[in-house]
Amino acid sequence: MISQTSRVLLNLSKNNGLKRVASNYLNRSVVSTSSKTNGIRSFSSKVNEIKEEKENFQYTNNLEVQELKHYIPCYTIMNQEGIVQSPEQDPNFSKEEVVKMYSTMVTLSVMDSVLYDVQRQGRISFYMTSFGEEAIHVGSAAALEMSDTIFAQYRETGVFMWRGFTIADIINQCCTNEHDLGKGRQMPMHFGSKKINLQTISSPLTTQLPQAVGSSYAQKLAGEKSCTIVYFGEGAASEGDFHAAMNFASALSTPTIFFCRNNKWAISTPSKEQYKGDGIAGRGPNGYGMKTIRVDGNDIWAVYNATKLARKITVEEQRPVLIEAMTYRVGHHSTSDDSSRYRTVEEINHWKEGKNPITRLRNYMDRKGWWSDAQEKELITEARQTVRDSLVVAEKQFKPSISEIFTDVYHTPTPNLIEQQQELLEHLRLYPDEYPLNQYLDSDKILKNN
Ligand SMILES: Cc1ncc(C[n+]2csc(CCOP(=O)(O)OP(=O)(O)O)c2C)c(N)n1
Ligand SMILES: [Mg+2]
Repeated sequence: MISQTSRVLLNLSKNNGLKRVASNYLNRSVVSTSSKTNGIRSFSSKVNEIKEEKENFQYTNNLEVQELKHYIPCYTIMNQEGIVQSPEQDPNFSKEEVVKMYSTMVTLSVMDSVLYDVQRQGRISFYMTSFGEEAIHVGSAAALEMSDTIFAQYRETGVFMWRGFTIADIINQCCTNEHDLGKGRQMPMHFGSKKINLQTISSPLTTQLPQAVGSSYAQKLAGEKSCTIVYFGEGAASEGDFHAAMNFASALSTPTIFFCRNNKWAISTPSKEQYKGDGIAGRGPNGYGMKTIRVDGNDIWAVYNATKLARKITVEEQRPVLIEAMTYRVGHHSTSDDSSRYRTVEEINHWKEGKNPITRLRNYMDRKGWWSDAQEKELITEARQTVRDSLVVAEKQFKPSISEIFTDVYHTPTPNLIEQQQELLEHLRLYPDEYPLNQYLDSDKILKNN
């Protein structure tokens, strides 16, 4: 309740000084009244100590409308010929390490080609390729620690591979068989794994951003020396959740790396129709007071250096960092999309041939004499074979047990869940021939016992 005295005082005061006194009095009335009612906090003794905070900006007599003047530059160090233009910035990985990075990128690309076709044959229901974004995946993943938590969107398969998620893990999930860690409850490409510290991907865009801020806030409160990285597309950055997450992270000073893959397309919407201003990076420094880096997403060393620095800042200074990696989605959005309907082959080839991140790293390795055509051929053949073999094995596995449909949400199943489970079992007992029950683990046993 606001007292009548303070209301009158506020209305009567004509000058600003008096208004401030009245408003302080008013606030005191509100606060002290509420402190009396809830009995938890008392602010009344602080009222007279309120000081005006110093502003960060200056006052000016010039009536000037502000416009965007400076675009954030894009950090790059290796050109398409594989030459590191400022050698002191080369992270100087050993031959073995570079070969491992390159092999992961090539394997990802080979797997994408095979599984895209496999979906076309109807053997899996859905797939999403990462063509053109391989340097972002491996460069950023290599700069992180395993204790860092990952929240992803869906086009980050190489990040998971780098952390030890195998081709078999990927295919088991796409086939939704009994070895799928998500127990067949998610559509393909929605991975999750405790082992690699990857929170399960969810379909609604941008939900992962506020969740990642919560995760990193928990890390901060626990005093951990690790961070949370959250990947998202420039299209996802148009959702309200992006802004809520950025503001929370900034205000709470959380150790979060916001990693935007700006691949120029959100399905059929080009980025130029998605936002105005200086892209996603432009929102960081002025919008949210957040340290920000724009990086060439097709240059693996630039991505590595940027992520490494972002990790150092976020862990040591306990504050968030925004990275915008500039790249291009070379493939269709997903197997449900046909990008030839909305963009030209010339545009795709400009990136696929002129700025290919895999070729760029291959050129780097060639300069050092670390790779040959024969090794390339062997790598591709081996990767293709592993994908095909894993698929053949995965397809033969059982689907997860039908009893799993009702588990993992509540520790003790609620009465309505138990009722629904009984209804399902009765239905299946009545119409067993209408369903491919023999494909599901332990169906016979479950139908007999319950
Ligand atoms: C809240 C919500 N709106 C719309 C969609 C449909 N949708 C799925 S992916 C996508 C495009 C996202 O583009 P971007 O974030 O740039 O990621 P990219 O696919 O380019 O990697 C859209 C609109 C969705 N999944 N969730
Ligand atoms: Mg995009």
